[in-house]
Amino acid sequence: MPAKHEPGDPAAAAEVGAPAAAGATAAAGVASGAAAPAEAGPASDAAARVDELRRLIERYNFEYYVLDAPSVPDAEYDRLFAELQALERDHPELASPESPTMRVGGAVAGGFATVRHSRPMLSLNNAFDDDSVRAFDRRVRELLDADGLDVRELRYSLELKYDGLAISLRYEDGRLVQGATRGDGVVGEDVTANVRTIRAIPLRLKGIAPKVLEVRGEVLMWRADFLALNARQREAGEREFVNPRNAAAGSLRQLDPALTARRRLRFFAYGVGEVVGVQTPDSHSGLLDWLRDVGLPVGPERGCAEDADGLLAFYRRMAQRRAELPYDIDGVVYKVDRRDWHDRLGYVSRAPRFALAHKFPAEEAVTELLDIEVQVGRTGKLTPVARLRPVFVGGVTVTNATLHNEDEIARKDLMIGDSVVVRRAGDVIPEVVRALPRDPAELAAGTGRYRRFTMPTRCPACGAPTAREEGEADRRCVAALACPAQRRQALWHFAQRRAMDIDGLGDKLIAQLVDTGLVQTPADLYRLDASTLAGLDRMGEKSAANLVAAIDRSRETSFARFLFALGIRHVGEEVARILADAYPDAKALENEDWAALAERKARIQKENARRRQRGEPLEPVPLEGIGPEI
Ligand code: 5U1
Repeated sequence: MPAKHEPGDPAAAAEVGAPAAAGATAAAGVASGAAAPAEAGPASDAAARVDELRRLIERYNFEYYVLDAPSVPDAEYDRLFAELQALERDHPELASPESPTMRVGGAVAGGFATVRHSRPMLSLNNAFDDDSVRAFDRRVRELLDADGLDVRELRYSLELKYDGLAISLRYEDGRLVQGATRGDGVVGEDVTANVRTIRAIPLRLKGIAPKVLEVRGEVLMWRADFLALNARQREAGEREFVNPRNAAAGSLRQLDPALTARRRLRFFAYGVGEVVGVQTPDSHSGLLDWLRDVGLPVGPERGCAEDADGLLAFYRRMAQRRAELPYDIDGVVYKVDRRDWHDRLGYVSRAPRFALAHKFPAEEAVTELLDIEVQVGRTGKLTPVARLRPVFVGGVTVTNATLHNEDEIARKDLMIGDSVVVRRAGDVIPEVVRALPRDPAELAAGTGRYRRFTMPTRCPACGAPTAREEGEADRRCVAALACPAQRRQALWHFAQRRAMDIDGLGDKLIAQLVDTGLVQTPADLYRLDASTLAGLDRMGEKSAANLVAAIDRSRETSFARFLFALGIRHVGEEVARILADAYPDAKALENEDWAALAERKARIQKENARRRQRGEPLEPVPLEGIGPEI
């Protein structure tokens, strides 16, 4: 599938202050000549336009997520979305919980409720080799034959096994009323508010409104979105996710749906649970087509086969294509295509005999944990990094892997000198999975082959004390900008293109400026002159003058960039933008009464949760997207 930009985020759009959104709408409307301003015309015009906009946005979501064929540019989608928001704000009587603007609702108080699935969510039997696949095909034929069925009609429907999180969506009278995690297959968690934020999931079925339709499938995060999310987490000094599956699961289980909305989750349907009041197709392949037709995304990589050779050919083809898919898969799934044969074949525990997951071998290898080094990050966070004997895994040579923090090392019971299993998790970040059993003789003899690691109580870069705050997983150097490692990275962060955009201020130069003591804080950059700079290594007069000019140019920047550049913990680009939208300058920000604001925000969020249940329009939440900690 081609990489594309996703149309603007509803949560992000909702974060824009009300007057700005209305302004953007009017301006865009004039520019394209298409949109009537929100305030113009009688109420019936507004109602018609709201209806039209909702249909258009739903159609564009369907084209984008289900057909994978967007017909309008992202900017047009965003313009229509903003216009709909403005109209709904000006005409509260037109509010509807099914509006695409109402995907983000109030936070879930006190955790998720449990949901009993009306039909159990099944699991799949796994196969790891060709013989097991041939045995599966043989067993299916024998059982069908014993049941007096004509095995010559046997066909298999073939799909990918998505590496995400299984969920069940319940539609009643065509409307999405519940989203639940799989849980133990019988009882899951009610994640409806979060599921509603996933734009790939329709709030209403297309063209049908059966009494009940339960759709089963997988929520996943695409690799590109996972990498972008981790970059944002890193920037904000927050914990990174290990792989796209963990990121998807963590995002779906957020107590604040506004956070889920920003995580760009996807969904692929692969089956149904309870169905009342609608005839579904007889074959599984037909069912998938039908699900797509009623508005649900289904995986585009599908196939069919008549025998074990056909199953294995699909497996091999997909194993080759795996790396080029935009999302992670961990195998393929074979299902008997005729659905009336499913029950005839029966179930063993909670796994059906009509289906089989053929898993790809884990991309794992064994190597030696040579050492654990500690890196000091921009915010002082100490990250233990595994130095590994180079090993080829999943197509690359891995020499180091992050161990995240001391708890992770303890949980995995790792010692330097261990033989460890390394995996390229989600094809993205190398991960140390576990240690192999240690040699008892070496352990008993105390040969020094194995060494325990402890996090340093002094910063490896500056010698200042390190501290781990209550409730935090990370240990940090307390010296802030007095620590040269933090200072170097803070300066790099400050100067980078997305922040103050100081051209020519790279790693090496920053290291010189810090090591010579010329620059201690970003403010010192603005006191540098060309003759001082020209005295540094590899610095001619011309480059020194260019750098001074670049530093000078950076004075003209936006407040959002400046805030982001300061590198305040938890203030990444997004938070900086929200703050800069809400406050004209640093003085206004400093003068805010944060305790009072947090209280007001909590009150409005509670009120909005009530309004959402009643289907009423929501009150704008101040600093939406910024939680109490920030
Ligand atoms: N593609 C796909 N994944 N998956 C997972 N199909 C599929 N079917 C499943 C599961 C657990 O269960 C069916 C038997 C409904």
